[in-house]
Amino acid sequence: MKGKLLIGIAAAILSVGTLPSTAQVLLDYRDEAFLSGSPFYSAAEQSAIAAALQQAPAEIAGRFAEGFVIRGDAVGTFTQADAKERIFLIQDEAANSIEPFPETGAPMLLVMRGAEPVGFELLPGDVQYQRLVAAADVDGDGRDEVFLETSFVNMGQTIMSVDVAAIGAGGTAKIVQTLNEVYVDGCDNPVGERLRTASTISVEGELKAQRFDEPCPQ
Ligand SMILES: [Ca+2]
Repeated sequence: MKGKLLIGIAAAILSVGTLPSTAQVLLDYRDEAFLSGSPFYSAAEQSAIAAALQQAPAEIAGRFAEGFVIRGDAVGTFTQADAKERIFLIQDEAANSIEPFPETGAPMLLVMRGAEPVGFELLPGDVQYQRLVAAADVDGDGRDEVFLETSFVNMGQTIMSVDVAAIGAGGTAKIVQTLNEVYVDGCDNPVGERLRTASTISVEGELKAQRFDEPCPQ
């Protein structure tokens, strides 16, 4: 009896000790496949999004009638509690790492419930995002925040950061937090130190980024 109890306790300690560190990592910038991934949408999916965009307020519908790109999506709950929704990052064009500060319009988050668009949330217009990489409820209010990645290239260094956007009640999205330098690749640095760091991002009661040193290619 006592022996069984001890085994039970040992198993419980083991599961507590091993689960959280791996299970709650939301994003892992050490993962090459994740890092180099680019969102892809079929012609049918693009047509469905084009139709949804035409239901937006006139100014937004008119702007995206000229053309748009879909830069990632996530499923979750965004506009109201318990809603099953899918959110898409829509921009005039894909981000350009060399010229990250665009002359084009603000990025937009499109919220869909099935085939019905229920939210057109404009983001601050001073940046273009590389892609939408995840959604998770960071503050525990029952609605998911959206993780948006930026990527800048400067002096041979690539620097990626993640903005966390929350959907506001008034139909706008705002950036509530920025995780700076989740990935830094200075391996091609012409001057100074060659280095590469990559972070994992986890949500454990609070948003946390943990940075790791990664080797440069020889
Ligand atoms: Ca939330």
